[in-house]
Amino acid sequence: MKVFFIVPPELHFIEAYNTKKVDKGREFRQKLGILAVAGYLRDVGGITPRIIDSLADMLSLEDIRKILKKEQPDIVGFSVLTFNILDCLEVVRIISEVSPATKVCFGGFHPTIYPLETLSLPGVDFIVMGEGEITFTELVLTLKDSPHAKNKEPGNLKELGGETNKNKTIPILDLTDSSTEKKKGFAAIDGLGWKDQKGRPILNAPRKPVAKLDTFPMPAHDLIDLEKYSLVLAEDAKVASIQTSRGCPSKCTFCDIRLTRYRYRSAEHVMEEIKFLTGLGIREFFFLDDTFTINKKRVYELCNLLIESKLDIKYKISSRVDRVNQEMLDMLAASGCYRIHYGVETGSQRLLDYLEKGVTLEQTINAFKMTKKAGIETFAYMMIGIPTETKDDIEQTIQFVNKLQPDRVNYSICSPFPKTKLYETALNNDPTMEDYWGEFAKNPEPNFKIRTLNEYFTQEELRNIQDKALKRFYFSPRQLAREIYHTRSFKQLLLKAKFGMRFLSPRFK
Ligand code: B12
Ligand code: SF4
Repeated sequence: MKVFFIVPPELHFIEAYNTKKVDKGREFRQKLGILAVAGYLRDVGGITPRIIDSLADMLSLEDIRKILKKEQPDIVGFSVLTFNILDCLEVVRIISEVSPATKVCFGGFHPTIYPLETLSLPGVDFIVMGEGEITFTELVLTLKDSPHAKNKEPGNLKELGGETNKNKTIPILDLTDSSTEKKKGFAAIDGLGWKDQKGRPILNAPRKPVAKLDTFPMPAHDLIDLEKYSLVLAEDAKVASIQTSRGCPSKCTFCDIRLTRYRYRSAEHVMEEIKFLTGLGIREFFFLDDTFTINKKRVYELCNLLIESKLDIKYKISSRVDRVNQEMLDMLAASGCYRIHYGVETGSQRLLDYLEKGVTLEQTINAFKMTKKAGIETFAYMMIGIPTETKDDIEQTIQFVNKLQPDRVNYSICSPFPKTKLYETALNNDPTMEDYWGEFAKNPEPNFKIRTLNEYFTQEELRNIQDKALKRFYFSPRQLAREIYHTRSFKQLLLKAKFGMRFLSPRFK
């Protein structure tokens, strides 16, 4: 079986909460969702996929066309966000032209929230809802066993228990589970959406999220060239992303992770991955967890292991201001944590409550003080244009940032995301409001523009305020001096300069 994962070239850019100036083509991050699914497919399914990352490899659609025409893969998987679906569909069109027998599978956030709409799009054969490791592997193995499979030999079979799979507790593929006994083929795969012989879309039962994340093998970091990935705000040239937990018990109304079951990997399991990556020359890590510090005991265990290991790595995390204390912050600093990203959101307590953030301004001030005391940099994520937010509220937010004095800040525009409580509430409260995200999911088209739901400012006005606030922060003498002082390499200097020039240029449409 020839299994490909493709990250499409970035052609359509849906400007979301970040300004396009800051975001477009800014940096190349590994797609950890793909690496996680690829790792499981290889270590449990015995099939080594190929990952083609058009961004890191600087490939155009024409390059992709040539590769697909030559390689004729059996199946291509895409990691689809609402924000990159148009780019994914460009590649799907090419597949149908030059490799029509290739099956297409969409996994990731977008098909999870809009399964039927995504499966109904032309050229999409399968969708995977939720965690993709087991579902996608079952799908590939089912395709391999089907009478029409072109190539039944696995790409590179590694036996269970072999070199890359020392963990004997890996969840076994579920095809013979008694609950699915009577179902066969695609119908037996929980979490899968597929089409029957008449092309009708069918959504199977959802797959339960795996409770023990330690049972998953490591993401396939070694299937990509880590040298090709860059991050503007990283300290080191080579950075890898790691996820140590999934889900978040908090209930911020603007977020689609809210109230999802929190599961975490043990400190030992995370250490294994860090050791593996340091073996590949990585010294800096981005922990992608939504709130890294939810389980305090585990944080202490991991910090201790890192300190004992003397690996001398650097890493950054994201957390909530109510989930840290001085002792923990000191431990984090001692083990290599150099920056914490906090979702501060706003300088107005009224709006914090409106967003159901569950924290006070006082807690934020304390958390910033404690973090600085521990010697860790702070990154404040702010939001403007929240429904009901007035000019005075925005001013309060900017003043609050002045008071906090974070090392970095991002002002994003509050643009309710699909299926969030913020969006659904707006829809329910206003019978005249069109479900524009739902329409986009059914018919993704390039002219789509996200919307803001603030009654006092237009989106253009908010974008201008956003630009000005960012410029004011990053071009202040204090910040410029800081940036120069903290630049570690020529590559980083170039990235920062390119990034900085964008702020100075007028908004491009
Ligand atoms: C790291 C990250 C980024 C990185 C990398 C993005 C990427 N494409 O991987 C960067 C910084 C570039 C980024 C940018 C943006 N991001 Co972002 N990002 C994240 C974050 C924090 C972690 C994602 C991750 O790697 N998780 C770890 C992996 C293991 O989990 P996973 O990706 O969910 O993958 C699992 C399943 O989804 C599935 N799966 C994933 N891919 C595939 C593929 C196949 C074939 C299969 C079968 C299964 C499968 O299986 C995986 C393993 O179980 C998430 C929040 C979150 N908690 O998920 C937001 C998130 C994905 N981002 C989001 C958003 C909105 C954005 C931006 C629009 C923000 C902006 N700039 O305004 C941009 C869009 C960029 C773009 N055009 O693609 C939203 C997406 C909402 C949506 N409806 O699409 C999320 C969910 C955050 C949120 N709560 O709002 N992001
Ligand atoms: S914004 Fe952060 S803290 Fe709030 S629900 Fe989402 S992931 Fe959790």
